[in-house]
Amino acid sequence: MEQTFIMIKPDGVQRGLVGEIISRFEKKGFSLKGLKLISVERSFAEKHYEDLSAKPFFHGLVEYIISGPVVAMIWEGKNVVVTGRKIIGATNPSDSAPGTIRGDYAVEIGRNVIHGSDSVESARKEIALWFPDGPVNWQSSLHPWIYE
Ligand code: RTP
Repeated sequence: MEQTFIMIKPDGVQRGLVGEIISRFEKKGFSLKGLKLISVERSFAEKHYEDLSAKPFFHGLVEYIISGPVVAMIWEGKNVVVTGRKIIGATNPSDSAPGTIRGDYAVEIGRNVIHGSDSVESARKEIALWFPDGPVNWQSSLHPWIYE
C-alpha cells in the first residue's frame, strides 16, 4: 500500500493545528503509520530540502523549519501521495482552494503550515530520512470499510 510523508511545519504546530490536520487525514480513511514531534538541526532541514538548495528562498525556508518543533508523519492508503497533496492544497495559499488545509489556514507561501511528498519516489526518500526505523506495523480495523 502506498505511503507518503507529511510534516506539520512549526507554524502549524504552534497555532494548534495538529489535531485538525490529523483529523482530516483520518476522516478521509488514511492510516497513520508513523508520528513524532521533533526539532530538527539545520543540516537535517537542508538535507530534507536539498532539491531546493539553489532557490533564493532556501535559507529562509530552512530557518522556518528549524524555528520550532515539527510533527513528522507517515500516512498510508490508496493514492495517498496525490490525494494528500490535494488535501493540503496549492503551495501558495493565495492559490489554495477553500476546503484544503492551506486554503483554510494559511496566507503566505513562507508560512504554509504543512509539507507533503510530491511523488511516490520523494515519499520513499523522505520516509527513509525521517523514519530510519520504518513505519509502525499495525493494521487499522477500518480497512474493510474503506477498501472494497
Ligand atoms: P512542500 O515541499 O513544503 O510540501 O511544498 P511544495 O512541494 O508545495 O513546494 P516546493 O516548491 O517544494 O517548496 C517547498 C516550500 O518552500 C517554501 N517556498 N517559499 N518564498 C517563496 O517563493 C517560496 N516558494 C516555496 C514553501 O514553504 C514551500 O512549501
